[in-house]
Amino acid sequence: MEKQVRTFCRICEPNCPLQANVGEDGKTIALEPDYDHPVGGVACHKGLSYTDIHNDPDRLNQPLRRSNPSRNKNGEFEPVSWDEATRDIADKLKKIIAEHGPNSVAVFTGNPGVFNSRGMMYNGAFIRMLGTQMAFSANTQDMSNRMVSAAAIYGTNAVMVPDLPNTEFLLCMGSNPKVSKWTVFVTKNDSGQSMADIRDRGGKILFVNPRVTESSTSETGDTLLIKPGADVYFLAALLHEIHKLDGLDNAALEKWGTGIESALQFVARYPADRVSKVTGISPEQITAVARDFIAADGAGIYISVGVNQGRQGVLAAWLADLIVFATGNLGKKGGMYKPTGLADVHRPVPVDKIKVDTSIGELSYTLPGVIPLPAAALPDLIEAGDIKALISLSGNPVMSCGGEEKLRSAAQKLDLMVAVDILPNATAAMCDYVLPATDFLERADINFIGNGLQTEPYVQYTEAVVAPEYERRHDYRIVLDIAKHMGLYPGDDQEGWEIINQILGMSDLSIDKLKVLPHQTRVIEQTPYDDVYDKCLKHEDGKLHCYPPEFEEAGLFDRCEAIFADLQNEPDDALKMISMRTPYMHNTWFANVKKFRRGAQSINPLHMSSNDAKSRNLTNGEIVRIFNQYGEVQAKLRIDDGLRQGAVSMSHGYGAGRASMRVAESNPGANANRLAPNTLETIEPLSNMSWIGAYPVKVEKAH
Ligand SMILES: Nc1nc2c(c(=O)[nH]1)N[C@H]1C(S)=C(S)[C@@H](COP(=O)(O)OP(=O)(O)OC[C@H]3O[C@@H](n4cnc5c(=O)[nH]c(N)nc54)[C@H](O)[C@@H]3O)O[C@H]1N2
Ligand SMILES: Nc1nc2c(c(=O)[nH]1)N[C@H]1C(S)=C(S)[C@@H](COP(=O)(O)OP(=O)(O)OC[C@H]3O[C@@H](n4cnc5c(=O)[nH]c(N)nc54)[C@H](O)[C@@H]3O)O[C@H]1N2
Ligand code: SF4
Ligand SMILES: [Mo]
Repeated sequence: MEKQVRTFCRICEPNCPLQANVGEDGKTIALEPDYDHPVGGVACHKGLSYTDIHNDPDRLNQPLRRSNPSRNKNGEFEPVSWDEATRDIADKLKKIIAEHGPNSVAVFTGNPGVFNSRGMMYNGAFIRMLGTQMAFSANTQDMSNRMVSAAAIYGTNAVMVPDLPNTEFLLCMGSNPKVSKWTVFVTKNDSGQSMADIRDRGGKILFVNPRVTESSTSETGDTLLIKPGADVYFLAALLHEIHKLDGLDNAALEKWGTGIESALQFVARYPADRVSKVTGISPEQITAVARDFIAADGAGIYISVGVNQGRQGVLAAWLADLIVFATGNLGKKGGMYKPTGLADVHRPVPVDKIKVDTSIGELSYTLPGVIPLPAAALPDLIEAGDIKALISLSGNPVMSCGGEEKLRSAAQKLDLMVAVDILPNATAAMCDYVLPATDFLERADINFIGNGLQTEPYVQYTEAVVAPEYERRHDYRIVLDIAKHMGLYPGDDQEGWEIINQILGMSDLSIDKLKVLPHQTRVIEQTPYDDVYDKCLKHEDGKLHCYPPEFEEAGLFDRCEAIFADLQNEPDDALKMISMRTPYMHNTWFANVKKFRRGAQSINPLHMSSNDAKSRNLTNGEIVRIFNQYGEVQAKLRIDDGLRQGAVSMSHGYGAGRASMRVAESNPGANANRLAPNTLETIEPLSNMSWIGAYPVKVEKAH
């Protein structure tokens, strides 16, 4: 063995510590969990199999330029030098901006970009240097509602996390943490043990989900089988019930809050008996949850993508946080809190929306750099001619956003399309230039994504396990070089650490200081939980806004009632498509990992309850047609009685049409996002969230 490197995984939130064993050839890598890490967490099979991605024969190795003109056909590419690619892209961008202004250049940043500390900093800086407001990202398919809601409530975009190790009652809504490993919340991976521990110490975790997932077992907790897209009404009824049961903490409300009366008036519109049909949850069940919540010494509500993607994520996130605060569980042991971060400074965020005039109407965003414009509007903006160039940085918008065909068709009109990726994904296949980035084994990094979200705060540095092979380059360097050629970046941050070192400096740390620590890790002391009020209440009045005026202005409350009426009038046999993650796919980018694409895992079936199948005369294993006004896909039917009636579910990430990824292409499966709503009306106001979960579909036999 040539060397051992203590490093960490950068696929998902836990950032599990790894030990990389590099062979004599300096290239072969074997990964194992780093069991001695001071905080720990045991890497899962995806992290340990990352070498399959690192060594993927389809990896991007050199800059590529398209040689066939039509974006609609499979891309044919020829290798070019970095210098030529960088200059040509920079010149084209300059020309486009000179002719049409900075907003004619759109940048889409994908999820893996945030697991890349220097990449994240400089992707953001690149957008600012371009001067464009046309910033789009995976955030609007993920959790922008939670940030917008936090900003409105606290005055800073502080997403609170559950005190999992101490909680007595946790409502876990729209998440399957055993598979997903949590999100916007960082806790060490223990394969679900921390959830089982809650029950062992006499507490309770209750999942609220249209499906009994892998997370909900006799060791962990039960599932309240909610109807898809109804969480906001469940939460409103829950707060109303808690109020009726005299469960509010009036001292906390008086000391820190403002506007609780209006909030209580709002939830009074949704008493348990009124919401019961729409939510599928009986008034007795809601009362029982209210009682458990009040009785617990430390209770929390964690909401995740299943709720966020269902078109009312802002109000759901607000009600979840409000219930926690109003019952005295914010900043309390076992409740919700804001973990200590590297730079433990929470800045006030502007209340006013930033407006962007476009040919398809006025768009807006609230938190520059965090809340982007709606990705669902991207195809329309390209069609209308507002956007002339699209740059995808570690993203795959063609697959990960609603409406694959709409974006594909609009993209024909672009003057320039560029992707920076490690793999030739479906988006890259449409580009003029495809630029090869380093993977996480090829780059030095810190675990910045966890900052301020970790149950056990720590910061870790890793060197690159191996030097980048072929002509792969760091993401940060790729965008900085383009900016330099455009004359936009006068700086000289060769190593890309400048911004990170500034942040580390706030905790008296630096990359150099981290390098010499055991496991290159510094554990950060958690400050008292109740400092959340001092740290995070950043509105001018210093109060926690229980009834944010911006929600009313954005029409969210009226919209809530209108959607309620629609749901009430739905036919009994209505079906809703909901999200699902499996241990064998990671968003769109594990589609080419051969060993995860075998047997039952080789494609993504449509999961359906046996009652729904029976009433449609469908049988397990047959091919069905799933359709709605937005599109159509075919998939194999899998009977899944974990699902409640009325909900069908399919994993996204499959259906990699026209990518140059051979395993993925040989048996693609179906892209569920072809069915997702993708018109301007379907975007959630304020958060710009796409409606990519809990939307209506129909299912019938494929002919
Ligand atoms: N139907 C449905 N759609 C969904 C979701 C859902 O639940 N259901 N979930 C949504 C969510 S939560 C998310 S976050 C989005 C994700 O959406 P995207 O971010 O658009 O897609 P990903 O598949 O995460 O990754 C994009 C690309 O990043 C590349 N990549 C990986 N590592 C690196 C790197 O180090 N550098 C570079 N340059 N590229 C890299 C991968 O090869 C991949 O091609 O999908 C959303 N879409
Ligand atoms: N293996 C694996 N792990 C991943 C990822 C992956 O693709 N694969 N992606 C990573 C990313 S980017 C993210 S953001 C996280 C996401 O992590 P999670 O938020 O845990 O996402 P999911 O596992 O998709 O779980 C969403 C759950 O919401 C439920 N659901 C759907 N609709 C509704 C609804 O209307 N109401 C309620 N209450 N529940 C609903 C679904 O049944 C599902 O169980 O996972 C991360 N980890
Ligand atoms: S849980 Fe996430 S971070 Fe940990 S090894 Fe698995 S994929 Fe990597
Ligand atoms: Mo995500």
